[in-house]
Amino acid sequence: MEFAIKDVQTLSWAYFHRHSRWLAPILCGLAYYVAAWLGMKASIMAEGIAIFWPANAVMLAVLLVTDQQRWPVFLLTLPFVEVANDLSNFSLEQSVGFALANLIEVLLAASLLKLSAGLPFKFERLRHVALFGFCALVVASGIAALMGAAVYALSASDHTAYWDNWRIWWFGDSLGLLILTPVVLECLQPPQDNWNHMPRAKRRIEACALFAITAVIAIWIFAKPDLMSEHSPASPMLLLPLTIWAASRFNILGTALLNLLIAVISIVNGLNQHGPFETLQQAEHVLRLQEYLATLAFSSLALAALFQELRLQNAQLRVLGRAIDALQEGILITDAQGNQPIIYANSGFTTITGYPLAEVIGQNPSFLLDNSGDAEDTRKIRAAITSRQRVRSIVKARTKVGGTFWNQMTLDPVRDEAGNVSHFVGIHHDITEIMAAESALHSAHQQLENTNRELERRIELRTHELQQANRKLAELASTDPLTGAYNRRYFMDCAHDEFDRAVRYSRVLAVIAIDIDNFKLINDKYGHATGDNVLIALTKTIESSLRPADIFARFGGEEFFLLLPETALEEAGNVAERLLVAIANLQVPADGIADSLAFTVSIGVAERNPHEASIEKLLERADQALYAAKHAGRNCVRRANLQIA
Ligand code: GH3
Ligand code: MG
Ligand code: MG
Repeated sequence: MEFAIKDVQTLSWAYFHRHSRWLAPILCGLAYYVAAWLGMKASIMAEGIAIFWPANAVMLAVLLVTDQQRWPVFLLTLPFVEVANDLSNFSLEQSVGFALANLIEVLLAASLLKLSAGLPFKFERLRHVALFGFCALVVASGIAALMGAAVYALSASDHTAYWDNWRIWWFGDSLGLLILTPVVLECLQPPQDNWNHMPRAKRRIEACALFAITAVIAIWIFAKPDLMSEHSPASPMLLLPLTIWAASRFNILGTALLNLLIAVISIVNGLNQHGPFETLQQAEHVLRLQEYLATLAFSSLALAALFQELRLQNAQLRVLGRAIDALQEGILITDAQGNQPIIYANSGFTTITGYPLAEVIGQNPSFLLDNSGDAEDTRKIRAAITSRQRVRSIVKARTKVGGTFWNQMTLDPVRDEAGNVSHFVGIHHDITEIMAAESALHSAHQQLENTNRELERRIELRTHELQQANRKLAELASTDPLTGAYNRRYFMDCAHDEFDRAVRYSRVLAVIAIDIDNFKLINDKYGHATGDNVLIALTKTIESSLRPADIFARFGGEEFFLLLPETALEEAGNVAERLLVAIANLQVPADGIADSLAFTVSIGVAERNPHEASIEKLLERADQALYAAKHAGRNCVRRANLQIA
């Protein structure tokens, strides 16, 4: 037998909801009518109250899979169908009263279940079975029974039977709800095949066997055929293992169908006063049968829900277990009590450490720590375990083959429902390669920094050398190598600037031209080197008497010029006189003579004339004055006439 019947699924409630607004309520009303008719057949009490009332179960199951806004459409069918069914046995007032009581029962049960468990309602949780028991079987049926019994009381002469009637109604209705609601509800909902733990063919055979055995035993117990002896061991409790079988091997629908089978067999036989309770009074008989069926059905339903929950949890655990095993990281779970032994290690852990689960189970994980690691880290982990705190650390750990690896580990305490730490979950990550890569990167970085520093040092050195060379070049370009005085080019650059400035601001400017007297004779007589010494001595003497703004230069040979900014002819003439005397007093050592050599110069002085066009003209006039000094017998100063342009 296949409980997850595909044909039922295609005729499912969702199908009717989608395709017909009215077909579903009409079908529901018809089903209610059939169930009510069967309920009437199951009425054996003199008062006509059913010992098993299946009609409400049909309506309740429909409501539990229907959107609440659509409830009125379905509930509307109930009074009409109920009255139509009841009129054959009861008056119109009674029929309307019963219809009202059933309406209230179904509405109350559905509303309470919607509030407590939500819609669509499923029996797959133990909590839901318990809620169903309380809301539908106890509260809703109990309250409806008050009304139902009242209707009897009003129409019957014997008022003392009110509470008896209430109990019979209550038991009959709740038994109907308990046995039939799960069957109808499971048929209306798409089946969840997560209990499919064995092959379908085997499941069918097992289900057929279970139902056949149950039917045979139930008939044996409840029908008591004549072939059985009076002292047979037939007891209703024999059916208990069969319902446990159903609950443990099949889903809610399988269990509910088995309960229905037992209920049908026992009630049909009960109606004929057969069965284990046959010796009792009719009322007592009915009560015992109801109690028996309710206990059997509720316990097996609860058990089926529990198994279903366990199957779901197992399936989830299997998935989680697979996920944990698929991780590259090592997962180690330890018990928080005692020596904190390892209770689980995933395959990631085995891959990292080389230790299979069997070898580490029961051990304290500290054997993994390598003593050459940082003792501070080890202390940190121990302290966190003692204080039940989360800890994250990088430690050096050992592998089975004696190697080591860098273990980035996180240790998390797991708390139980009471908030106490029951376990520790350790996540171990081998970061040896990352550490090596980091270290290589670090040393490469260090090397790069060193190279950069070396390069910078070399560039600095080179720049310094270049600057020095540039300075030297500039110096060479502007000075005379022998005497160190400025050369003609440098003098002319400065002289142009000074001349322009003097013109612009109408400032005075003077130049002095100096030429060594009979220098050729000195060279000839004492040699070229002595001549050079004379040139150097002259330069030193003149440079030592200059002002900062004055510029002195060797123009070539033994000719020199002196530029005197902010200086008039008069003062320049005085400077020239002083230089003449100072030079005449110079003594230069010379080869071939005991005493030092003395020499003289002739000097020409000129001041910038306001009409003068260029520095060259001024220098020319100074040169003419020098020429005049030579003519005047040398060793003297001659001033150029300021008026002559
Ligand atoms: P005067 O009094 O008319 O100026 O006669 P002088 O001999 O000084 O003039 P002259 O122009 O005839 O001679 C200049 C000499 O200077 C000729 C040359 O050999 C010498 N002389 C030029 N440059 C240097 C030098 O760098 N070193 C030395 N030792 N002699 C030089
Ligand atoms: Mg000369
Ligand atoms: Mg000369």
